[in-house]
Amino acid sequence: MFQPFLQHLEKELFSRFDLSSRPIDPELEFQISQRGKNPAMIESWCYQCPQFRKIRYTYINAGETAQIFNSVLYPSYEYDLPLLGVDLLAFGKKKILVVLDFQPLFRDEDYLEKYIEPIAPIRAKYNEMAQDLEMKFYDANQYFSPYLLFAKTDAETVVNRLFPAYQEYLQLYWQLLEQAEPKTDSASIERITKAQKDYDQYSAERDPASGLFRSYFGSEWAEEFVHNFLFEDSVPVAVK
Ligand code: BLA
Repeated sequence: MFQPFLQHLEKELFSRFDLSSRPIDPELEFQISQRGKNPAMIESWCYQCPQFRKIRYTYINAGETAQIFNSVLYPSYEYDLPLLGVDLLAFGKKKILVVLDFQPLFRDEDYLEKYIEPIAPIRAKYNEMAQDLEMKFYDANQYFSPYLLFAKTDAETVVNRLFPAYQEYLQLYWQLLEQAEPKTDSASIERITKAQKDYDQYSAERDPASGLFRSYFGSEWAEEFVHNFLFEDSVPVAVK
């Protein structure tokens, strides 16, 4: 269902950036679970290049039961650019949830004007996927932009509307990166570093995927995957 999204991202990345692989623990890189109704496969990829310190994406394929494509692009610490966040989930044909955003590191006016306002014209074209749904796990005012695409939708919309929207969001993201001036002063770099680390901690604590990972692959694997791969700058909290 979301394979074309993965392929498009890969094609873009490989044609635009000088990528090198960031090795993933083989236990975390690929797993198959036989616990569910259908076998569930999870596979992940991770790269870096001068502009991005971490590019990761994960595909979960459990046939009809679940198809998930999840990705985060972390710019290098010299760039205050938002993170690119993608979370596309299909549980059967009926329950499809899609999220796509430039995840802001800061919320001051200049920042939003520079990195978030440019999304407005694209987002306006795809209003049907900007549904203003209530967030149950995350806080919409932290690390989400006002122009995120966030929708409960159907397979036809994924193909005909979400895919072109995704291509346009990516295009704009590359453009903002090209225009961005890498910071050179240590105060800025430290501020960006902290914001990205805080994002990992926040995400690891809120991520509604943990339960899904536990049910397919066990709690130990789930813990490792979240803290050592997805959000590796997070530390587990003792009591949830
Ligand atoms: C929701 N994301 C979800 C849900 C799951 C995942 C299971 C709950 C769906 C439901 O309502 O039943 C799954 N999250 C994953 C998976 C990974 C993950 C499989 O991190 C990792 C492989 N989530 C992100 C990113 C964004 C994001 C990068 O990981 C940003 C675009 C958004 N996911 C996001 C949002 C929701 C969600 C906004 C709805 C949560 C809410 O209601 O608060």
